[in-house]
Amino acid sequence: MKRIVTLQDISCVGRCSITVALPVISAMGVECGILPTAVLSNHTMFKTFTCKDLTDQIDPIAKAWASQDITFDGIYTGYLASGEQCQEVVNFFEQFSNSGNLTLVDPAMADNGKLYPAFDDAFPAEMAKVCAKADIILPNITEACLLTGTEYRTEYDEAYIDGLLHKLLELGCKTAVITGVSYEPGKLGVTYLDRSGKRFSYFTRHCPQSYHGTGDLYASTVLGGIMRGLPLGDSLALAADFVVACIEATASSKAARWYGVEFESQIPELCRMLEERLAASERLDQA
Ligand code: PXL
Repeated sequence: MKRIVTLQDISCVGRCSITVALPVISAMGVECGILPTAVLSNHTMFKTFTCKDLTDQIDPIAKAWASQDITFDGIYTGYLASGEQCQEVVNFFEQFSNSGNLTLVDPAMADNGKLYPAFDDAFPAEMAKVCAKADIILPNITEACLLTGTEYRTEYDEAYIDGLLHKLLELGCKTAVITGVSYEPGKLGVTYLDRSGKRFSYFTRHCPQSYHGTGDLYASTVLGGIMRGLPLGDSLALAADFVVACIEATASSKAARWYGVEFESQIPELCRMLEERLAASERLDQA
């Protein structure tokens, strides 16, 4: 079984970061280690929150792992609590990433044109240094703009997204994915470009509701799919289908705006969709 480690916060309530990554990645048949980077009472979109920063724990934990030759097939980062913490995460990559494993960075810091409340304007430049070390990065459009110093637009065309993808690759990552892309009403999707020029896009139905934590759900599912051996495009598509299923299962719940989507009820569906895609990709390999 593949083993990954995810570096992000524990928001004790509110279905995001580690409370999403652990159950989803485990259900997908991948061992999920955690390195909690902060403990919050709840995520920062609630009216109030507490936050105990654990930046000073990253290095001692990394040293304990290194001294016991603990290794990971994947390293996955999400919400990071401060610019200083970003530097510690870069150091962690330098110790634990190698040509045989995968680093996936979800630069969870902004949405709808705005940085999350806990961050200042200097933060995106620190997150860009984490992205520079990644095999795959998964920003939404707002995050892609902040990482590359591009003006955020709500109306755009394929050339604008293509420009963002190229600028993201210039940060140093190997593959840039942009989530939450829409070129026509009713359709929302994801698109990627890698350094060899390979491209892929996948679109689903655009759910009008917007819920907290769906980006974390998306990134966790993408990582799980890749670790199980699915090609990146299939993993991105599987994750999109799963998030849509979760949103549809939650659509009538007002609480979901803060508490996140009820992904728990969709875990069996995720496992079914994963097995279906694995079988299809094995059939392709054999053909
Ligand atoms: O879902 C991203 C996320 C993770 N962790 C914390 C957050 C957020 C988004 O606001 O506040 C603490």
